[in-house]
Amino acid sequence: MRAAIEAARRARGRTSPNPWVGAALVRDGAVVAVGATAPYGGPHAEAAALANTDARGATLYTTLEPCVPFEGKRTPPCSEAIIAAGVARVVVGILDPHVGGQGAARLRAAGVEVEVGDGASEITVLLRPYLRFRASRRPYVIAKFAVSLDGMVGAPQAGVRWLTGAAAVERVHQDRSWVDAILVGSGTVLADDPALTARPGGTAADRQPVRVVVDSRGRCPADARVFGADARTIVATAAASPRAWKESLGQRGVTILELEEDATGINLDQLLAALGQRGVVSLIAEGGPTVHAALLAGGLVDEVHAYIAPKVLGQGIPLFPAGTLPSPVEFRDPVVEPLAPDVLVRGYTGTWSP
Ligand code: AOF
Ligand code: ZN
Repeated sequence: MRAAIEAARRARGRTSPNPWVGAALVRDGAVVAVGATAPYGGPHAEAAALANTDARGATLYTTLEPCVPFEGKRTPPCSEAIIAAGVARVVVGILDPHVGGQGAARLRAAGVEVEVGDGASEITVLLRPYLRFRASRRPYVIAKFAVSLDGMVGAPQAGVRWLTGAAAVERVHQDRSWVDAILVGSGTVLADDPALTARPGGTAADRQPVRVVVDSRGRCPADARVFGADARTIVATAAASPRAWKESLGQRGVTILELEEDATGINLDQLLAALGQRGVVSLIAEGGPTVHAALLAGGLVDEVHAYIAPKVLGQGIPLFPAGTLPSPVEFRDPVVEPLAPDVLVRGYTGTWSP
């Protein structure tokens, strides 16, 4: 199962809207083949592990329950492939909510021994975004921000625009390189003109997450870097924003989504539903304060990544000015990662749990 989990981890970010699954075929106590889910429309993990290998009498470890036929399916069902290959035993990590135990039942009915639950807690953490997406058709949302010890996101007047060091920046690029989307508000584009691409190790990743800019009034200039050709971009705006602005973004290849407005700007719940429909399973919201407050207040955040820099600014832009959050948010299962000189505190909000 360890080999299967590692294979699944390597496929993370490349399979949406499908889950990232790993499988390992074991004979006489040795791993003889490993497979992982291919990008959407391609073979599943089990099929990849079984290809070109004699699997008769062997044990197949798979992180997720093997699939069964359903309408609109793109690949042959794995449960049938496992039966046809003569696999004697299947060890499943967790059940697939989309399959609902039918895969395990189909295998058992064909005389295959099935065990469920090996590595379940680790696999549940790894597949959390997929499980969230399956349960709600919404992306799993990670709210990421960097703050000083006095809770400021920056102090432009004092020349402090950037808080964290190289290790924290690299950690962010690692996360960007597996999520399906990065979300920011127009304030962040205006203040920082970020490219919002995934550059782990300093080089652009071959697969880039889609960039999503929330700009209800059409404030971002059409020549902003986020609208460049390095990755796809979606702008969420109101029907009333200037037509000429929308046209000039359209000419740069930007997709425009016209959504309803609410008290804080674009209705983010509606935006997440629209992104879920486009197969966005996971998303990092990178700010700024307006977006974070609206997402948290709306109960739309699943996980928080707080990067804390060892600095006191004594002035500047507060992350959450008094009154922006209706109630306190406490992290569940918090984990502290030292990223010297900074610290990452991450945890779940408890809005949803698998
Ligand atoms: C598996 N192994 O590696 C994955 C599974 O349209 P299809 O044929 O690609 O099927 C998609 C569904 O298969 C998807 O919704 C999910 O329930 C399951 N994903 N199943 O046995 C895999 N990725
Ligand atoms: Zn399958």
